[in-house]
Amino acid sequence: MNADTLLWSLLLGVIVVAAAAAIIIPTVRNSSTAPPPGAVGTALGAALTAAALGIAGSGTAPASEVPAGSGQVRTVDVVLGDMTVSPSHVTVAPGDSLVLRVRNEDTQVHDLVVETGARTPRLAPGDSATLQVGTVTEPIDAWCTVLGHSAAGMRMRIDTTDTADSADSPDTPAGADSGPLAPLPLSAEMSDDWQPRDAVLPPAPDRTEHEVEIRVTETELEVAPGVRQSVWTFGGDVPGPVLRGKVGDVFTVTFVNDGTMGHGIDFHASSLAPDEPMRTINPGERLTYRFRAEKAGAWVYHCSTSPMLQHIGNGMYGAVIIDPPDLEPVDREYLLVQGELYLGEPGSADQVARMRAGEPDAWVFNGVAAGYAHAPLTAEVGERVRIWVVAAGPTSGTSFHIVGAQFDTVYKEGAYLVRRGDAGGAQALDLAVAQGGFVETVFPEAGSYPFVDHDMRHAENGARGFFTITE
Ligand SMILES: [Cu+2]
Repeated sequence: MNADTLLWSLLLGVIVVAAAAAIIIPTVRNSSTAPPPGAVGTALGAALTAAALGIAGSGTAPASEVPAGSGQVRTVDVVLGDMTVSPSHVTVAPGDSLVLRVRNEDTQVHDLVVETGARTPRLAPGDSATLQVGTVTEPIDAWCTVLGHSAAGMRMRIDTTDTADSADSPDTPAGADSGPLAPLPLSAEMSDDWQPRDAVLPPAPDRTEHEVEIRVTETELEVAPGVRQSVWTFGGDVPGPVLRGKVGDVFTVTFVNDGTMGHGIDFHASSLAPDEPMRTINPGERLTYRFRAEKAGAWVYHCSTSPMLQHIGNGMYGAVIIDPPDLEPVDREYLLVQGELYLGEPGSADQVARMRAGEPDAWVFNGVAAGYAHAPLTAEVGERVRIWVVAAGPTSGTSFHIVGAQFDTVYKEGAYLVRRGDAGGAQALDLAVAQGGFVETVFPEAGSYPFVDHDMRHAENGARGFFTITE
């Protein structure tokens, strides 16, 4: 179809380079023989979870001066934390033998591997292991091999005293200088076996107790025309399953990890202490997450496991719709969850570098770039249509707009900004990351109405679709 051509003619815009988010990664350098306690490298993402706080390194090491080339054994305590290896930088005299006493003080599994091949086993929270690095004659890198952790900052640099001053930063992941990929072929056809995600939002079930099972799977999906991508999912799709109910309803979610790494879940629709229900569970484990929906709104849920930038950026998000008590009936309801697409191997340094820079390869509604340009949503002239929108990020919100339509009702983050009958109308629903709401409109005549995130960087790179309106 020629829908894209129409959109492009309607949307005059310039290609704008996405803004880069500055991330300051403190680098600890130490040329003495004893790294200081708590020499923490990066703690990216730690601020998002209370469970991640307070994990400072407690490493200690012999403080004796060791002459170069003495062949002495040097022992250093190393703490694995929330995307940190502490100390992140160790310096030894050339010819010394290094032993690392590694302890995992985080809430998820980690390990430490040295490029010479020596490695700890996978360490459960609280576990320790002794790593015999052997004689160090030249700089060596070490890192956690759990997917994505190295790129998120779990790296250590072992220098010798004669190289320490000229060594590169140990916290710069390989490939971090890679720029954005070429634009995706969004006007090409989706594969023959592609099925669009049904954007129709069914009404809340007529009950007050909801039992839901959500299983984590790591799978592969078509995320743009002819483009398949490995994704981490709630329930095998991006976004995850939609939950809908009314204020006061109780949701009992059985959360099962069928993946290959730790995952967790965080329902913004819940109001509770996160410690237990939002904890990371390992592959094969399950937990029960029970909450009462105290407030109406369009709520995000997402993976609660660090680094969340990667878990959300690789597809682990979804929506919970809790109807306002006075929600009026409409003819059709749709739900669009906006997210971002980062191509490449999940957790790779290249992919993570683009996540950190806020430079997605595309923006998506319900998991697919320009998906509803290939499978438009539908309504009839004169029908009242309600579109729920949730901005899942992980780095950008949305300015939801329908070309040719005006909103006579806007509900954002628990409050009506505009209601039908008002003299005023609205042109866009602006949502920051992790906000939600809905708009309502009555399409005035038959036609093809593009809907977009009116940030043209996002619209031109996938955050777009169509309403096909018929008599
Ligand atoms: Cu996860």
